[in-house]
Amino acid sequence: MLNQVRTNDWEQVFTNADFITFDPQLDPGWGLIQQGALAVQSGKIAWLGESANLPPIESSPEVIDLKGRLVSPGMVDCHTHLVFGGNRADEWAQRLEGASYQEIANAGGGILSTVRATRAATEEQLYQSAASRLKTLLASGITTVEIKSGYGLDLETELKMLRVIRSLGASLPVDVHATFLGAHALPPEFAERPDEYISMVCNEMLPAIGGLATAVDIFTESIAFNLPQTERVLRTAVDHGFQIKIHAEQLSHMGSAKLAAQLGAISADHLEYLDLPGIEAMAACGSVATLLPGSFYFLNETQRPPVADLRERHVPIALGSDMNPGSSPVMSPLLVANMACTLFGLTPVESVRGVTLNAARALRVAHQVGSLELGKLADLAVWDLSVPSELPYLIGHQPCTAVYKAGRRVA
Ligand code: DI6
Ligand code: FE
Repeated sequence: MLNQVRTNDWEQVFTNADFITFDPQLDPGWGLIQQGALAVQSGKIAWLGESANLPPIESSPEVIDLKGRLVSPGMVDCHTHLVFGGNRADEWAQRLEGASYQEIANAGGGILSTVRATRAATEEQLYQSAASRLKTLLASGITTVEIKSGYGLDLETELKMLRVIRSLGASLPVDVHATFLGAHALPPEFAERPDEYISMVCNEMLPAIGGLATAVDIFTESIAFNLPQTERVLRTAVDHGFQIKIHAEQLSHMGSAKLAAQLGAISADHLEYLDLPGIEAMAACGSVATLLPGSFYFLNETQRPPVADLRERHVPIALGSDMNPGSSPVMSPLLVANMACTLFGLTPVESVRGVTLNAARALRVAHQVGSLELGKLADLAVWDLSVPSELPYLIGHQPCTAVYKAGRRVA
């Protein structure tokens, strides 16, 4: 690949593997390098190509023989709510007996039941339960994850959640991106007074969370916040220097994706009811479309997101787990990819790009992770599979045999 390669600072060399790179310069699909090798220097990819072209190595790096396995970029989960107290298995049982997600929410259950449990939990309890879930994600190939607050809905508990999210990133070998979701639901103290709650989010919470979150999110929906409230929160967030994103068009069409895109949202997420003006605004403003097939599946939804129109207008499609106790208790990127194929009609390559490169784009970290290219972090997932399309194909199998973060083995 390069003519003049300095090999004497290489720390690791991975050999004897097929690499899914998603390098668009190789091809517009998987960017597959067969019988390849990858060298790491200072945690970053210093060389990547066919083993036959590997230059003579002057130093003695650690050589890792991957025995013919498949390697993908470390996976990225760009939308999770994995810090929470309690669980909602009972509510799921109620739904199976006929109650809808909205009915349960309107009766004070749903998100608000997790709010009660999260307020009651200690910081340590929240940390322990979330760390266990995050380790599951790590073992399934994830090396970068976004985690939202939003089950506190008061300043004290939102800060508690954000500190837990920070501790997870500091203690586990995963890049953690924290998002503030104070406008997730209307807390009971503010019943019938949503505008007052939004004022508190804007005037008291947003100024207090600097340093603990990089992005601000809002749930714009009939059971949550309306368009003017959304505009207030997102504009205030931008004024405070946060990236913005949105839960948009999940259960009904609100025009929220268009609004968020015009305000500069890095992504709009869910999007089952997205319309053409929304897609055009997202295309024009560079917002990523993050689809969440886990919640579509678990809520038994029927309205599919407009994948063909997103494709046609070149809006990048990312996939997230939406891991949360109510609508998506899903902790597997491969299952998310599989559901995106079977439920939404993504192709296998689109689905795996959705949980790697495009998820990195949704977090605005694609210059560092999400594909295997020179200069990016050597975040790798190793799979006991023979061809790339097997990744989203096998259901319930755990083919991830090793995970490397910046060249170091972490799972
Ligand atoms: N949409 C979702 O899918 C999650 N939050 C949101 O705004 C659901 C959160 C929950 O039900 O606990
Ligand atoms: Fe969500």
